Amino acid sequence: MRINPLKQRREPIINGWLAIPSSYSAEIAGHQGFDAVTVDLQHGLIDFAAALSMLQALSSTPATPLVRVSHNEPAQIMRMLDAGAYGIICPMINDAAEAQQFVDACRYAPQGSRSFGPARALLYGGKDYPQHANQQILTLAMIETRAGLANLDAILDVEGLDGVFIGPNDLSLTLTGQASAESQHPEMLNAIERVLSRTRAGHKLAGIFCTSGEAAAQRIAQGFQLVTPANDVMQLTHAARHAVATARGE
Ligand code: 3PY
Ligand code: MG
Repeated sequence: MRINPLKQRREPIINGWLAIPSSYSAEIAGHQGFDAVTVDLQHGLIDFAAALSMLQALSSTPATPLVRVSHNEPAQIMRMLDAGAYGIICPMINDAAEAQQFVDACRYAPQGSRSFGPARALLYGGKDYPQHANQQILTLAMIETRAGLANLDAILDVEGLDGVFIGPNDLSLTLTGQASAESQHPEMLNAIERVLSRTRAGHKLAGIFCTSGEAAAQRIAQGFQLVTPANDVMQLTHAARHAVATARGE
């Protein structure tokens, strides 16, 4: 059986984020020291075939492969688990019923309603994957709507939910009218602090998307246990701009 190291980890989890549909990019990212790398099916330009090859590439690296699904849809969640994702990040969770539906899709009976057909998950997780998958699969509900914020405590109470992951762009869009991952708007600062403290009080994992390594380090100092220091597109853009400017002596 392959243990999911993210489930017991006491140190902060540094999670890479892939929007570019490439197994080569995934393989490179997986070798850079990330604890986990997430294949983003919501805003990444990634279809099922690309996601499969990216999960295959990630499984040749030390990083634990996660998927952010495009929405709370059991069929897609189950397909990504069968393809070897060891955890699912589910966007736009608004209430406990939605969180329960999400967690159910990630768990075999009797805990949930995941259909049986582990396919590539058997190769990644081991022959006894079916017996241990319910304990090993990480489930993170994204808090990024007003409703999700209002129903946070009930969401955190859902059994089998490992934690929450704040989507700061959507959250600030709904709270302030502007999407900004590092928003300093007082309503955003309050909302983030509240999600963090309620989640930690409930002994669950508190995660957040960030736009840089510096921002991620600040979130860790604030108390977050899982951070994403920008996605591949942001990192590529930043590195390329910096190289061009440096070459021009700017
Ligand atoms: C958000 O910031 O809304 C996200 O979903 C992060 O990708
Ligand atoms: Mg979002």
